[in-house]
Amino acid sequence: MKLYFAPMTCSLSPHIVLRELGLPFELVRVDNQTKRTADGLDFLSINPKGYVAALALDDGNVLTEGPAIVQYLADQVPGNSLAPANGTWERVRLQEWLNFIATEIHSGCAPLFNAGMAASAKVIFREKLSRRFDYLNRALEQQAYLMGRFGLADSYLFSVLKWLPRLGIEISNWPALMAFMERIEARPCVQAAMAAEAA
Ligand SMILES: N[C@@H](CCC(=O)N[C@@H](CS)C(=O)NCC(=O)O)C(=O)O
Repeated sequence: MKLYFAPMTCSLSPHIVLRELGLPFELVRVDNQTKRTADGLDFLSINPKGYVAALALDDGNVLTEGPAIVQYLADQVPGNSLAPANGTWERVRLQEWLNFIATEIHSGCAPLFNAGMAASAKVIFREKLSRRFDYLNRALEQQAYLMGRFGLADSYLFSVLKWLPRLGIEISNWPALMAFMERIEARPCVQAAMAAEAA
């Protein structure tokens, strides 16, 4: 398998998951500006949507969309601790978290990177995000991980919340969220993934 990634973007989530599951994979860096891959391909020929993450399987299929990729990966390792089994109520709960992170947090942060967006519009996005962080903070006051133990949703949430310093959002306003970030960052696989992306 090849994971097409750009450093410290949302592709960090499947990258962490690959390492946590112990699956063999190759990392291929994508330049998000030029849409060229480090091994010399036009990334649009791999993912016509033009964004990471993309997972190229050995049979030639390419899977995109972070929440789909991480669930596919977990399902390659039956009995893993990162995702409840397909068809269970707990799996639907996981999908509920993944969708919340994708649509409310990931998509809520993305506009704040847009240099062309008016400051007044960014205030609206920040206020909405702040309410979502209040919700997450309350959830993480009750338990250390979103699903009770470390899993796919935590990896995704960590990957997008790593952007907050660049967005000028002070995570210490949400103490349980800050403790969550420290807890995830201390994991050896997370350290290894971040080091590999920085290399
Ligand atoms: N819906 C996609 C969004 C992926 C996405 O936003 N990727 C960003 C990095 S976090 C990207 O590569 N952006 C470059 C671009 O859109 O040109 C997913 O959830 O996987």
